[in-house]
Amino acid sequence: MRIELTNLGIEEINNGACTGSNWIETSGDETASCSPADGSVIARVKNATMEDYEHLMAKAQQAYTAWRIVPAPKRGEVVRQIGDALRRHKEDLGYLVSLEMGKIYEEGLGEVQEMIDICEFAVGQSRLLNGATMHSERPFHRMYDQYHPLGIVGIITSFNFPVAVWGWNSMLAAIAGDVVIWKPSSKTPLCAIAVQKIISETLIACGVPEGVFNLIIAKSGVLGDNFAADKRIPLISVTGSTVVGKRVASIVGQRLGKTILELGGNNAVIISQHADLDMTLQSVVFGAVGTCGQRCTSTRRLIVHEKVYAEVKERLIAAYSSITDRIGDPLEKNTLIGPLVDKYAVANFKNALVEVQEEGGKVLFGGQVLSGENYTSGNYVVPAIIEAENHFKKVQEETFAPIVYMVKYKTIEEAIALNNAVPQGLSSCIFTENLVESEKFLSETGSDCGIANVNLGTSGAEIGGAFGGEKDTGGGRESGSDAWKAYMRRQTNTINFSGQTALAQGITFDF
Ligand code: UN1
Repeated sequence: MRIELTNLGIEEINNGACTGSNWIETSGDETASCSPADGSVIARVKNATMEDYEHLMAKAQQAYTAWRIVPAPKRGEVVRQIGDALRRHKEDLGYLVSLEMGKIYEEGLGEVQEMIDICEFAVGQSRLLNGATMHSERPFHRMYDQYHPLGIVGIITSFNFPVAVWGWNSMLAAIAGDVVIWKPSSKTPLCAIAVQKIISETLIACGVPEGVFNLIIAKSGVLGDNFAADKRIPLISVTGSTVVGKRVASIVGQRLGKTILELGGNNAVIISQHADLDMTLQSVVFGAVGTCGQRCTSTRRLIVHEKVYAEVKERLIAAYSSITDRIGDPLEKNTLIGPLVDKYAVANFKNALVEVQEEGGKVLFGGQVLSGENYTSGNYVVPAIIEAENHFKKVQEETFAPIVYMVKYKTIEEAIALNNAVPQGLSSCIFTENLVESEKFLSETGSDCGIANVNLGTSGAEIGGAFGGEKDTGGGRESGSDAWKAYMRRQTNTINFSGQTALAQGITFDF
């Protein structure tokens, strides 16, 4: 399929910074964005310079003073209209996501749907920025807490969800009264430019001041550590690898700024002897090979009960064999597995397979890099199934590629221990029809992950829940539930209407 990129306002050469609807004539180096599918140049971007950043920052600071006093439900109305604009451009944007990132079109559409969904969520939330009221220990005193906007929120996003993660963060930030500066992945700048162009009409129509929704595309040499160090940004939200997250967090931590970290996962599926294997296999295959294994929620480990291990292994190999001919152009209707994002991702895939075999891992299926006329970019791989042990160094790491490791277990306690015996703690699940097992998995002695599911896979979370995880995943929560609180500052207020001074804790201090 083909959709004209001019529908999205993408030109051959694009400016790399915008304050809402005004584009800054950026003058940095040009970056070419290439299709992972065939390596061709899609379009180019002129990177922003430090001067461009300062210009944008001044706009953001100014805009904040106006935006924070717009009533929250009115900010929600802007978000509602952004959702409508995204609806109108769902196919165009889904297409560009697929073209620039390499996920299949169906998943590109799903990603835009996540943005639409979070808009709806945020609209409702804009009328629910509620604090609690507390009973004071002193007579005729009233206590409550309230939530105020924070200021400027820096949003660093990753290539694998090049538009949705901005949506989760910026829509909540917007209703909270914050303004955002978005620094997208250098692998997917065009998706960011397209989003900015989609929303700009709405921003103009709603009279949103320039500086509320900012985008900056810059090399990390220009805007890297200094972005994290910038005291004018009270909150930085990072989605990316644990390595990047640790670096940003340590810099932001130095200045006691706030972070929301949504970092790597090493997500396991426990397959019990009491599992419905048909359903399990369906979910496992999507979780492991969907998005070519490039979701932070992708299934990386299968912890399988010894009684069903042989059957799961055989059926999984059969399922993988049946979809090998469906690896290809992500914009072809029949394709289920697109390319990896670039040659570095392919190198990581290959290295992981070599290294895990050196440790004793056994390749049960796949692992090849495809070549030939349909695979000219060199980014296409056959998803791999590896028999391994959980403690192997490679199994302990997140390789952002379609590799799934199989390990065996005997008892549910052992399975849970294996699930938890990795540095990361994002997503996890158990397939079982046994209530006791599922409750154990969800209990305080169960999965230590931010997401724990029963009878559904590790990936594909809905926006209504809080999204994120523990340990090396960073501890942040984005998207639904009460994640909005991270974008606001809480203030506790006590009002004395007793006409007398009364100290807490019964202290007397007469003079
Ligand atoms: C990510 O991979 O960074 O749960 C986000 C999911 C998606 C989001 C993934 N809703 O798989």
